[in-house]
Amino acid sequence: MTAEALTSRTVHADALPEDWWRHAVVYQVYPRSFADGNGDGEGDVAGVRARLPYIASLGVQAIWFNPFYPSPLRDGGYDVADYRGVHPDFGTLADVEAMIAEAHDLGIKVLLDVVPNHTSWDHPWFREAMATDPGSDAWSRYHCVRGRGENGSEPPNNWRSVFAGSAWTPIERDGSPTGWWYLNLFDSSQPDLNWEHPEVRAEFEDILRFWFDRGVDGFRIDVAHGLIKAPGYPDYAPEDDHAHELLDPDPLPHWDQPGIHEIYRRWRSIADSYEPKRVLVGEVWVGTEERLAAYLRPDELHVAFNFSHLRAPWDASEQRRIISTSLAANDRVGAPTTWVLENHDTVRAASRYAGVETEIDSESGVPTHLPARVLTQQEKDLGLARARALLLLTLALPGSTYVYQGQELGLDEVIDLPPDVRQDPVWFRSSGAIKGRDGCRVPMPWTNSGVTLGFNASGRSWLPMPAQWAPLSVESQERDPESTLALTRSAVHVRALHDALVMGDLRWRDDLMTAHPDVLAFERVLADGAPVLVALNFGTTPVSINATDLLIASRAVTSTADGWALPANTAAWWIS
Ligand code: ISL
Repeated sequence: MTAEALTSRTVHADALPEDWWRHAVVYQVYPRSFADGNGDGEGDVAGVRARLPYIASLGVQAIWFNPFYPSPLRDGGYDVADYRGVHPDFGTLADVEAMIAEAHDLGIKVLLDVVPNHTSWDHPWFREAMATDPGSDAWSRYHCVRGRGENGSEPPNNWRSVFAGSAWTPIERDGSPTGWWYLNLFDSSQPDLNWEHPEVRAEFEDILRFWFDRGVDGFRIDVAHGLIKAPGYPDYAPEDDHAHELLDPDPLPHWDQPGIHEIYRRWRSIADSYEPKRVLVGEVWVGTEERLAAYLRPDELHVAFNFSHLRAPWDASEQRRIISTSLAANDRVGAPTTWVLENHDTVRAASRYAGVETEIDSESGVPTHLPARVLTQQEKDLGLARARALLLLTLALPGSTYVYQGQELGLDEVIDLPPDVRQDPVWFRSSGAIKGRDGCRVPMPWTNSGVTLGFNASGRSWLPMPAQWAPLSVESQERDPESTLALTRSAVHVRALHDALVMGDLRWRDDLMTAHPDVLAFERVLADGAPVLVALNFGTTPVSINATDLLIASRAVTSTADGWALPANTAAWWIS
């Protein structure tokens, strides 16, 4: 299907059902890397506005925008200096307002990113604190704590930053240590806010309203599980020294503390006070599906990303276990599950599932999910086949699905970015031991020629673009009916045409999975209408599937005397 053929719908976003978020396909835009309207090498709001018809052509119901606020960009904008503005490199507030209106006219809801766990060190509150003595009122909006040891020369406790190293930064006055430290669970340029302070709570409630009043339909909440810290800042137990890791199964003193839930109850009441009601999407990293579900009780967040599934291995039984546990846990609180294979923090699926050993974080000894070397073409082909199959799987699961820009093109991770262009604070804080996330943030290839492949006309881009991406560009893929772009568009549209795929229950096909242990198979079933059969072959040899009409397949499947041959690393949907 071409872009033009698919942009003809004219339903205004306000006409979507109130619970659109339960089943939505949401497209994630990383503004810095999407499209560059003014040629300065940074993507911008003008670039997004020009490409809104492309996004509409994918058939998605909403866009989530990563932060575009004023920021020194030490962490790609997750270090916010002004929550109510727009970074001049990205545009103006008027540009964003126009973009929201244009998206709505195309029937697309708009979600922004709110970053409540920390500000930038350029935020006026932090600057005010730095101009006063530690322990002052201004410091009480952050976590400013006396150090241990003689003269407070040691950090207050053993907490580690998610981005490597201690989670504490010494506070200096006139170039001398004060013996006080501030907490930064991420980069030193991202001081953690103290959510026990009433001004912090009031400020964020006001920020939500500021954007809701401008038509924003909801927020993705950054590090939503991190806002409350255990009183007294207790050390981790020694065995939890890997505790900066996300998805830790143990409760930790700086993640997932009980006091967090009252914050979201309050936010939910604000979101519910608007017409149409606004939506809250949590970035919640907790170790079990049950703990995740606690954030999704009816008076808290609407949805939260399922990171257990994002981290799932290429293995049919593990995939089944995670999908089942997630659906069951969310069902208990009446919440849908939200599937995500890629985002701006995660190694591209086409590289993650290429079957290549991964780098090990030298500090924690944990795999980073980043392939330890550049992939061969054969490995890339395998990774892409698997990424396409998993995309079909997630689009067929009950709930909503997020698609990260470039995922619809099957982009791979750029593993070999030169050290001097890397920007991720993880790279700097680990002294280059961990490459970090720049490789999944390389700008979008739009055309198959030019240094920046249509990202802009100037040929400058904040991260260099691989010339070998030309065949993956939108222009190339628009011409190829077998392309990943064509597959994504068709899958999203076929899903929308089959109520069973949107609203049906999931019924595992135990018969098929017993016969073929490497196959994941289920039906989506409604009270009336034919069920849709979904199968993904995680194995190495083709399997025979008995079904009638093929709806879509992640690559060619062949019909046989008794049904269909589903090749390895392939998924398909059928009317069963
Ligand atoms: O990417 C990670 C580590 O390298 C993740 O652990 C990531 O830090 C975690 O998902 C939290 O992410 C969010 O908050 C961070 C920001 O850097 C990420 O881009 C954002 O998605 C701090 O604001």
